[in-house]
Amino acid sequence: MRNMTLSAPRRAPTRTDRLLAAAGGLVAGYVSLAVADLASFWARPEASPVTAVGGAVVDRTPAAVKEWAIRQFGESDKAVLQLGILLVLGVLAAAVGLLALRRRLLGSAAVGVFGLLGALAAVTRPDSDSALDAVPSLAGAAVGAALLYALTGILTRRAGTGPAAARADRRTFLVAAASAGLAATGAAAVARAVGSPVEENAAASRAALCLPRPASPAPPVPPGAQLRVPGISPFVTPNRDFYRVDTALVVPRVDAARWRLRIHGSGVREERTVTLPQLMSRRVVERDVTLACVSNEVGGPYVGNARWLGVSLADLLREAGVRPPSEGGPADQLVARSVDGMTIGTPVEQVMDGRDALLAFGMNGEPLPFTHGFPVRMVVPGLYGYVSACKWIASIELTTFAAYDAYWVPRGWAAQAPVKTESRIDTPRPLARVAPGAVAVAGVAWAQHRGIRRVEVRIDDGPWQEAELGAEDSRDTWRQWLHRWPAAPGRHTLTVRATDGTGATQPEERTGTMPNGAQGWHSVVVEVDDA
Ligand SMILES: Nc1nc2c(c(=O)[nH]1)N[C@H]1C(S)=C(S)[C@@H](COP(=O)(O)O)O[C@H]1N2
Ligand SMILES: [Mo]
Repeated sequence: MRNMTLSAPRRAPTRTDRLLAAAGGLVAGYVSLAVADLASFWARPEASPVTAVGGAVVDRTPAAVKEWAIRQFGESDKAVLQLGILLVLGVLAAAVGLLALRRRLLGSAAVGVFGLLGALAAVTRPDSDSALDAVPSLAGAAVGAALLYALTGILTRRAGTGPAAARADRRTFLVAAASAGLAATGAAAVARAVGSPVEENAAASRAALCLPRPASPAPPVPPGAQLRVPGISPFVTPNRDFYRVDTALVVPRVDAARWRLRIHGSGVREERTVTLPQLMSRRVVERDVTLACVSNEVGGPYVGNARWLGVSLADLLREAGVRPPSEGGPADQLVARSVDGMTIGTPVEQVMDGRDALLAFGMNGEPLPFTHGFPVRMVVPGLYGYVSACKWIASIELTTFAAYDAYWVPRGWAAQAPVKTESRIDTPRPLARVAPGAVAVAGVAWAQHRGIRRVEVRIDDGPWQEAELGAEDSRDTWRQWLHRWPAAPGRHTLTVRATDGTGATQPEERTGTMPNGAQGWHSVVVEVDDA
């Protein structure tokens, strides 16, 4: 009201104005993110605001919600999270646009606040080691705030000069908003086409990597390990089909030439740092090991078997002066830290008890894929991945379980978690319709480091019948099994259970994945057609 005497009267915003203002907010938000993305793309993709905020959300998500998300969305959980963040940001951006229509400066200030939050998330990520990680968010917010200010200026500058002027302003607004949006999209497209120097160095270092020959090769997989049954999980899981479970919203792309592994902590005679060539010049061993995730439900997909190439972790530790607790060593926990800040705690005793605990750089004949930990990861037979299989490993610290909780422990998961004996029916699929007569019921069973001694199958409430076992490759790998079932018409429940190398049989009772792995018999219901 006070202004009216000083300047021409301002029209009250119409519905169209509000719609345009909200659209202006969306465009400003979009351009902010595009600018931030561009800025991070050159330096560190992990510092982009959506990734940083997403990471902060992941770390703060209660375990029960995370479990639910993994169950609902499986391996697309990350895409769903990012989509969720974008949706929330979209709503906020539209609201900020509306705010700017009434108070231009306040609207821009709100964009600035989001920028600050993004910057804060970026510099407080565990993998951030530089305040420069704030730059992408701040740069994006600065551009977005200025753009919002300019756009709403066009909408609000007219003052009672009639509908023709209002129409002209709206046209100018639309042209300006569309140009800004297109320019940002174009710049992003050009950047992607040119490629990120960070990613290119990493990709080049992987392409140039020549895997050494193992001094201790894995024995050939016995021919009988792979049963000829359509629908069974192949004995060796190809890399492209290997499950992936991690918290990384952006797959870390480490340049192998710059990679270092630091070994330090209690009981280490003198701290050591090794490079990849140093690691590869050690005695190279090759082993088949089945990896399993603690989040795998009974019958679930998060298990795979690969041929790993690497070096003995125990040997490296011994050289550094480390002794296991049973020999009086002070450290009972080895904490592996990854380049993205994950921490994974593994019992020193198991790593050094003679099993093939590896620092691996090869997977099924090629350098580790980026998604599986390039350039180096840990693999320890018999322990779930979250307590053993650190990908993109950067350091190893010797400490104690009493002194330090690794990432998943405060989130409700057990500090120590040997793999439980499990078996899974791969074929027939749940609710499959099959013809009566001979039906191959088959799948895999695993009890890493104890081995699988027996698998039994039960049809409905009938007696347990011993299944045919595929040849054992090693006790660290899963085993295929097959039961030839003379299927009679009707609906039937097939159930499987395994007995491990110690003679222990899988218990019937189902337990959930939390806190140390699901257990129970896997069942599948199938429909057998009438003859
Ligand atoms: N850096 C890092 N390493 C990690 C994880 C992770 O989130 N970050 N997840 C662990 C978990 S829970 C599992 S089950 C295995 C999975 O390895 P994969 O993705 O190669 O199958 O990696 C482990 N190593
Ligand atoms: Mo896992």
